Order: sequence, then structure tokens, then C-alpha cells
Amino acid sequence: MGGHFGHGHDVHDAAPVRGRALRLGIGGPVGSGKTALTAALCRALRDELDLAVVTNDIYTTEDADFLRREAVLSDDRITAVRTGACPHTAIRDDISANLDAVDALEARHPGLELVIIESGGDNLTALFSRGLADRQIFVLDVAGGDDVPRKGGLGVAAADLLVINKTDLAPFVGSDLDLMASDAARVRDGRPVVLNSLRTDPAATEIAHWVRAAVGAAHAAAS
Ligand SMILES: Nc1nc2c(ncn2[C@@H]2O[C@H](COP(=O)(O)OP(=O)(O)OP(=O)(O)O)[C@@H](O)[C@H]2O)c(=O)[nH]1
Ligand SMILES: [Mg+2]
Repeated sequence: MGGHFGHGHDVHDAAPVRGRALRLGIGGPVGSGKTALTAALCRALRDELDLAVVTNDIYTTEDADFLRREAVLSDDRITAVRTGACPHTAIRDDISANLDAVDALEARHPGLELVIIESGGDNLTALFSRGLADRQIFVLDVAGGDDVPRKGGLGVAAADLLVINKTDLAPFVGSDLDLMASDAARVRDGRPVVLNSLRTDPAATEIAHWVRAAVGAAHAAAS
């Protein structure tokens, strides 16, 4: 598969990582829960994996500041990239600032196994370049409307894992979770979908499990 997503987005399995950390992109629309998920993953995985985070914000360093305030990792493991007006450009086209940030983290922490890169909140087509992220998670939330998975878009269709977040809010916003899950499954060719609520499962159990498996597989393939 691959070509029909167009625009040079080569959808394929990531190459095994050799002597470096697995790079995990977390993308999705504004406010869907990317930073909250990043924080949850850091808490869930930091005792078993050597990890660090890069955040992308348009004008501020707010997401990095939040992660530092929450002390999910030590400060020297959290780096902010300021993207300017087009956050998708920094993860898709001109990825150099993000690559520099990852390189600096790897230089500072030689045993690094996982770098989580949170994109700035953006539209439904903002996928990470494979030159930046080995694996990527796309985060939607139920409050954005239950027709979003049906409308598709690269993030929904092609991310390695689709997370439909804030399921606790579904009754309040009238979103049909079954419909969202089945619409997503239809465009995703068997790639996984997780329904998640960080309110009812602050440890993001299923997603942490998926990340753990991805890191394990990448390092096993490289050794
Ligand atoms: N009810 C509910 N709220 C959530 C959940 N996950 C995140 N939130 C809240 O949603 C808001 C936005 O979350 P963030 O993690 O900042 O979202 P984001 O995608 O990083 O936002 P940007 O970086 O600005 O695009 C915060 O107030 C979170 O506490 C969830 O599962 N349920
Ligand atoms: Mg954020």
C-alpha cells in the first residue's frame, strides 16, 4: 500500500532504528489531548525506558512548560521547538529544527530509547515526515464531532495508531463512539484504533502498551 495517499507521503513500516532512539510523533487537531497523552506516556514509561520529549508550539513554549511543571521528566529531557505559523511545516517539510532537537537530546542522553515528538495542533492532514518520526500516533477527540473519522484525512487514515480521546465526554457532546470506531476502521486498512479517556484511565494503558511494543520491536529488529 502507500501511493494512493499521494503528496509523497510514503506509508510503510519504519526502518529498524540502529543505535538511536525510536522517534514517535504525536499529532492531531488543536486541543485533542496530545500534551496530556504525552504526559501520561512519560509517567507510564519513564521507569522502564530511557526517554525524552520534543514539543512544537506556534509562538510559545507552553506545552514544554506544562510538561516541566508537571515534572513528567527531568527538564533536560524536554525540548521546545517554536514553529511559527504553520506547525505542519515543521514536522513534514522543514524538519531540521526538530531533527536538531532530537540530535541534541541523543547527544545529552547516550542511552536514549524513545523520543516523543508532539506536533503543534493542526489539521487532519498533518502527518509527520518519515524522516522525522519512525512511528506516529494521531489523536482525535470526541468533542471535535463524530463525523471526523468518516471525513478521513491522512492523519486518521495513515497514522500507525489512531487514538479517539476524551470518550468520557461522548455523552455530553452527543458523539457516537461505535460510529467513530467503525468509520475509522473502514479507512485504516487494519491499522489499530484505540478509544481512550485520560480522565478514566490517566495511565493511558492501551496506548502505553502499544508504544512499549513499538520500541521493543524497533530495537529487536536493529540488534
Ligand atoms: N474530559 C477530558 N479532557 C481531556 C482528556 N484528555 C485531555 N483533556 C483535556 O483537554 C484539554 C486539551 O488537552 P491538551 O493535552 O492540552 O491538548 P493538545 O492536543 O496538546 O492541544 P494543543 O497542543 O494546543 O493542540 C486539556 O484541558 C486536557 O486536560 C480526556 O480524555 N478527557
Ligand atoms: Mg499540546
